[in-house]
Amino acid sequence: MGLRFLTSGESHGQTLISILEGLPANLDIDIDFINNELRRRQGGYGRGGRMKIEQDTANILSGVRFGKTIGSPIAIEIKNKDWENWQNKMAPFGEKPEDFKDFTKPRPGHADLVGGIKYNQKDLRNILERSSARETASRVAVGAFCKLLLKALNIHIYSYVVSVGEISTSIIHEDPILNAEQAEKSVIRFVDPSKDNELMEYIDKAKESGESLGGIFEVVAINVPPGIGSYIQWDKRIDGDIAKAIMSIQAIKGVEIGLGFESAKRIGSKVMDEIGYDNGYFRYSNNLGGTEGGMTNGMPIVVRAAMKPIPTLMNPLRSVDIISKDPLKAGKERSDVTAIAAASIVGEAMLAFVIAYHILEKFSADNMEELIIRYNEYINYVRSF
Ligand code: EPS
Repeated sequence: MGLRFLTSGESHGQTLISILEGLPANLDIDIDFINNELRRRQGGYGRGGRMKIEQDTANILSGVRFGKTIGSPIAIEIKNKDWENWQNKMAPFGEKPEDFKDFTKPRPGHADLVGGIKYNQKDLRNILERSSARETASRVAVGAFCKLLLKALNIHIYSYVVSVGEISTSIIHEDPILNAEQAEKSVIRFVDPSKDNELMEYIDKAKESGESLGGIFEVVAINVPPGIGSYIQWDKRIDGDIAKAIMSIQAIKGVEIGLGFESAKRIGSKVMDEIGYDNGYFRYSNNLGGTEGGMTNGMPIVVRAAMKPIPTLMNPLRSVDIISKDPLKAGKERSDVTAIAAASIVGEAMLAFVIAYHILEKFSADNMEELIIRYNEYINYVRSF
């Protein structure tokens, strides 16, 4: 079994727990880097009140000793500060407080109704607590470990937001590092920070009218060698795993690699990336976003994801009370107007996990020394091919 992780935790429960298994021993772990990744996820204009309560930090419970992995499963805890306000409402035992009403008005677009039917829960809080994107804090912590592994191999991951609702930009550079640098200057990780004022006004307006907004982010991995993933079986294709990992992020409804849907409109010669050789193979373009035949091809891996607007609306849509069956307006919960900036950081984490998974699948190493020897040997082999 290769690299894998599990998460647990409710949005207003005590704590979020993740277990990451399969990282090689002797990987240097920089806790400040991990906590900075968690901080990056908390940002972005348009977030709700919750992010003012939380200051997510990772408490490493196992698998790391004196700053290095030891090969055993890594347990990561991120405490919910908001738990203080929810202790009696989310208690594992005892009785529900009498004045705390069940959540019975499912929000269209959220997991509420279907989850209630599936798990036979008449208090839909039992659904929304886990389906909440609060869970993505765990993914970012796990992704930070994966990023540290990739950094040791000189593989880096960047992201930036390319549209919020209807607002997009024509200023997207070829160089993902430049785009990411620009995004870090923006209040919403937008690739063109000169649009910040326009975006803030747009988000404020959506908030005033009880609306929410989605958007599109791009996540890019550079220096991934060719030949990671495989065409020989459907479930070995790295592009399939990338699509699954990104689509699994809450509220994501579309994933593209490279030109994606645009490639379907073009003639063949305007899509394929021509091959050149200059002390090694290179491509004249990267329309296919760094994958061919379910394998990486050495070009940057470029993934785009479309996030739908947050389903919790302060001006709610029609719904039905699941007890009385009366038509009414959906329930409201504290929420974000848009979480596209946060989603881009979660996208980095998920891409980091998938690439780390496939690299460990190919090089199968128990410790970093072994991994680096095998990896460098492969890089030299690729150069000589
Ligand atoms: C989130 C925490 C949540 C929400 C958001 C993501 O906190 P709360 O529910 O207490 O406001 O802000 O989750 C949702 C948008 C959702 O629909 O559940 C976080 O940590 O990112």
